[in-house]
Amino acid sequence: MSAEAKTTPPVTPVVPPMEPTVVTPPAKPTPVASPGPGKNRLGLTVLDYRGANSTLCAGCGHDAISAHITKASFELGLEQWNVAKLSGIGCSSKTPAYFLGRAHGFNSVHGRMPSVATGASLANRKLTLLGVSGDGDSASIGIGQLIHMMRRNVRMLYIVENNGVYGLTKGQFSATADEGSSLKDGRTNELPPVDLCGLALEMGCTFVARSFSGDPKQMLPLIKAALAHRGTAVIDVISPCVTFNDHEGSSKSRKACRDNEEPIHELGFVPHFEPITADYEPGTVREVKMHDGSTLVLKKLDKDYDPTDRMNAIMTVKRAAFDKQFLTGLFYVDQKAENLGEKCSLVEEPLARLPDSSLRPAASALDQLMKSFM
Ligand SMILES: Cc1ncc(C[n+]2csc(CCOP(=O)(O)OP(=O)(O)O)c2C)c(N)n1
Ligand code: SF4
Ligand SMILES: [Mg+2]
Repeated sequence: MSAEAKTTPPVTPVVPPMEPTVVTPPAKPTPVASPGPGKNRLGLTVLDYRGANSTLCAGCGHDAISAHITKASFELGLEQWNVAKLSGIGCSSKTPAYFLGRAHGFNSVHGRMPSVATGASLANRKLTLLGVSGDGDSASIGIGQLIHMMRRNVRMLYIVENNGVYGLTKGQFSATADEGSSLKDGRTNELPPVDLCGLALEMGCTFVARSFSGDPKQMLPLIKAALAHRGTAVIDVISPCVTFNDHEGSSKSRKACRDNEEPIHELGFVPHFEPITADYEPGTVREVKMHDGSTLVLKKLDKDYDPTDRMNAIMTVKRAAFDKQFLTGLFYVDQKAENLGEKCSLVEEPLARLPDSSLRPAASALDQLMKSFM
């Protein structure tokens, strides 16, 4: 032991006793009977659902997606205090700062958002979880996490802003880049792509859709339905990177998406708090009743598509990939599958709000539990 150590008395830090923290949930906003023009059922305007100003490149597809999320949340009358925005790392993962400025937010480590979301969904089953990731974040470093989140059916909306490149690190090919597509400097991608919708369908994901950031007509009902879904909802949104992947030779440029998008149906969404008013010709629409009482309306285009048939969805997505078709729409939805919280028989009440009486069972209750194991 050194001389200094012998003479210096050890310093004991004085730690004040911890005060118990009482978390009081904010009062639930009361729906407004006649909210007035430009206001939603909570009496809020769309501006109330905005976030900070975007720092992305002008024209980036990711900004369009933020605008769709903002609008869909406003129209649904989402209570932001009950929403948690989650992301990984990338230009896409920066975007939760640009919408729902009054919601909770967690910007996780690269590719690690699914495990943070899984924990949050178990700790608080009442939270609306809205994850935004990129194709690099989801299909490379985070692919293992993504797979397990989907097979566990964690209740959340997971949007992949898919531009085929690592935008934030200056435009390298990502794992979703199509074989044969080229970078601006002429280099060609020789590897087969990861098809995120195909992967999601294989992994048992219970809501699988593909869309294009420049298609608000399709994006809005999809986002609303995904938020009403009671399990994992994955929307793979092709979102052009105007700086690194918007040239001829890219299959994810704005022009390629606009020219080639082929929707499998037209989508409409009627939230549970609104009556269904449209009158459709018999046989022209298919309705999907969501768990919360909302209705997703799928209007037939050239042929009928059944989004409740997983095998057909797998075949459709694989065929489209083989034919190099940019097919969009809701490929699959299952409203019956239990989510992770339900499978674990977790209490509905957020764990942080459980009272001592529930957290500290009496000795007799523990005795009874022990006897049940004998
Ligand atoms: C552990 C780790 N590895 C690598 C990086 C570098 N990195 C930052 S963002 C990124 C890729 C982002 O691509 P994507 O998810 O497609 O987002 P985009 O920027 O295209 O929206 C990489 C590799 C990092 N931040 N952390
Ligand atoms: S680099 Fe690409 S992905 Fe990133 S903000 Fe600019 S356009 Fe968007
Ligand atoms: Mg990307």
